[in-house]
Amino acid sequence: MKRAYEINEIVLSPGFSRRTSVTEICRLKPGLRTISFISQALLVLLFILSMGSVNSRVAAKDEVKNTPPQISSVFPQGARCGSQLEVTINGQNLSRTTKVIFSEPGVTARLLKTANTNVRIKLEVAPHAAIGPHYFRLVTPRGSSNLLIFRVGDLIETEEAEPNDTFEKANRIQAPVTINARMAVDEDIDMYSLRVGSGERLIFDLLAARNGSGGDLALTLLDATGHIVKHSEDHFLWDPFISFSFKEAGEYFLAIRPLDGRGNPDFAYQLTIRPGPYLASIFPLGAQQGASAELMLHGQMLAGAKRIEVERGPDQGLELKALSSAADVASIQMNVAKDVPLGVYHIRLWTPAGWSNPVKFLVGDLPELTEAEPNDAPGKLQSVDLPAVINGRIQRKGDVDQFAFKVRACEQLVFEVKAEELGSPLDTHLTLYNSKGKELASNDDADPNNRLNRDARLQFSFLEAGDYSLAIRDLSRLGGPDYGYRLTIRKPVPGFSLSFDTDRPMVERGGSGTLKITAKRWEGFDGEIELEVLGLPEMISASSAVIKKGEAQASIPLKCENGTAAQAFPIKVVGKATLNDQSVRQLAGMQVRVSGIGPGYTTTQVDEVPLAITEPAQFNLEIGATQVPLIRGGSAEFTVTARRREEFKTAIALVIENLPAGVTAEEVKIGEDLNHAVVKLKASEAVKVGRYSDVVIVGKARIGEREEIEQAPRITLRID
Ligand SMILES: [Ca+2]
Ligand SMILES: [Ca+2]
Ligand SMILES: [Ca+2]
Ligand SMILES: [Ca+2]
Repeated sequence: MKRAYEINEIVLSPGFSRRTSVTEICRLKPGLRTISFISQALLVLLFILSMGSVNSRVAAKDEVKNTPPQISSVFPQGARCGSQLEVTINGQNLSRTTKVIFSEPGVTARLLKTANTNVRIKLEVAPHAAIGPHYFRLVTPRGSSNLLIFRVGDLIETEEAEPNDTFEKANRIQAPVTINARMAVDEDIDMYSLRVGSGERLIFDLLAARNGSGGDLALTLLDATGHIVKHSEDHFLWDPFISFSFKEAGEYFLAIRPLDGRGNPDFAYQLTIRPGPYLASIFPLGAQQGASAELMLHGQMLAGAKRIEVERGPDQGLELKALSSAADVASIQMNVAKDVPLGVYHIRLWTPAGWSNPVKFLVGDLPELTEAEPNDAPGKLQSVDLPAVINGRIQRKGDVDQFAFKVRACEQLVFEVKAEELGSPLDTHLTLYNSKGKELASNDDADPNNRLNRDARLQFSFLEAGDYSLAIRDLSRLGGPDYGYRLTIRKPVPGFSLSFDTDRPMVERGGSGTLKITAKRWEGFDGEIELEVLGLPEMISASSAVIKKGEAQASIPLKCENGTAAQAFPIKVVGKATLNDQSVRQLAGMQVRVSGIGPGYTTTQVDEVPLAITEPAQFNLEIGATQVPLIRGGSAEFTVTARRREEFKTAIALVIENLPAGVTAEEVKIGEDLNHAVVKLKASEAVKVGRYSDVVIVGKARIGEREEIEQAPRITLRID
């Protein structure tokens, strides 16, 4: 599948004087991003429409819903290992946050202060915390939140100092460094200046979407006179990346801005600037258990490679040694033990300039071979014995790799590619031919709905014995040294995988809930799958559940005792089935989208989810408007409606969070057993014109010792 974002990197023509404002520079991008701009506009529209529909829906009188917390950003987005810091998490419905859960060890959190739209926490990052993303969520009595990323780094980290929107106000920085910053307001531009020596080479890696931020940002490198040296956007789908060798010593500037000019306090980013090393690819992308292989690492600034390490997971069994290294290539020797667990490993390399980013490497159990070029032309096809894993590369534009093999009558084969899943830029496409060159089948994407994985897969039943061939290429005929793939050709192996329908399951205190599990069956398995929940606390009981023969789903009924406190427990679900007379166990998993608001996102695979015990909400709030226009010196009114539980009569005090300076609201209460109140906002003459998108109305009601807090959908204030 072609991505909507096809534009990789735009180099602008030089010729801007230092007086040219960066806003102008970034706007001068002819023909740029038409598609993504429209899709963003659509997203915004859909967002507004969906908010409207929530508000206009007429709810049954008793339909009071639990709204779980939603987190939209953390700032700063990361820290160096061994540090302690305070961070702010923004979101909705965060009042009464009881806990911050990190999925991996290494980062511990302590709650400092909670409001409805933000939570302040103190983090402690262990000196040996794994470098890379650490996923976390919040828990409140209304459930657990979505996942976000806190990234542990190995460089010194700093924070931007606003205002930094002009050349004169640029924040002075020194590489290597990781800068934490935000595109907090519309038209925000963040500028940094740094001195470089002649011949120095630096990597500028901007992490926004890959950090789960919704921001879609552009990065421009300029020289001291304001000429654009390099411009990047959408290198890693949404995130920019620049690698540059400076011929001339001097002062240079970096300018960062959102592509559509729209800022948001949630659009946080990290900009890492370092003199390498940077890994672009590894080849081959995997090896068989028990094999020894020489691997080539491609990238930048790899000279002086000393240590190679397997990140996280057990590295016993993967023995790695650096053999040689030059500027853009390093070779390593890998010995894979026979009993090393199958699956994906992350490999990083160390040079005196620091650690590289990790690349993925897969350990498999089938015999492996490497493609031998030329294998494009008729008569030059590479013959392979089956089953096989072929490690190949689409090493230049237009390269097609073709493999010939023999098939028995009535044989079934699976042709499966792993490329993008392992970090390759390749968008694989497979075509199957008979001996006369007639096309029998083709596939572009195994899962056309997965935007982040465009790997191809084919399964075919051969009626006639004979010679056949398979061609693999890039869908858009692109290629290069980093375009590696692993193509597996094998017999079907019946199997299944299980998935959760949510990574935020809940059960009401004293009530019931369900865990819905979906099975994906393949290659001939249609047997029964028995489900079991692991890690359940005493107060929650689960009934047994079975995904019946041939069926795809089952729900596990849960029951929670009364009188227990609202909290969350990490659980797993295991499915047991019999395959070829052997008992097989599979954990349920889920590909979780990690994102605040906005178009950018990343994903992560989880097999453990927090099961939350929730407390029922007593009321919900709704507002008659999603957009509230206000003119300076003027006022605006809107109605807030409460939906109450039958027995809930208490008065609800309305509090407004995040009003811009100069805008005030009168104290309002929805009276005892009443359902409406009118909120009136007043703007002074001095209020700053603009769009304020995070204003929220919070209702508070005291019931004995407990304070009930509920939030209305947030509104956008437009001040003219
Ligand atoms: Ca900023
Ligand atoms: Ca700024
Ligand atoms: Ca090739
Ligand atoms: Ca594809």
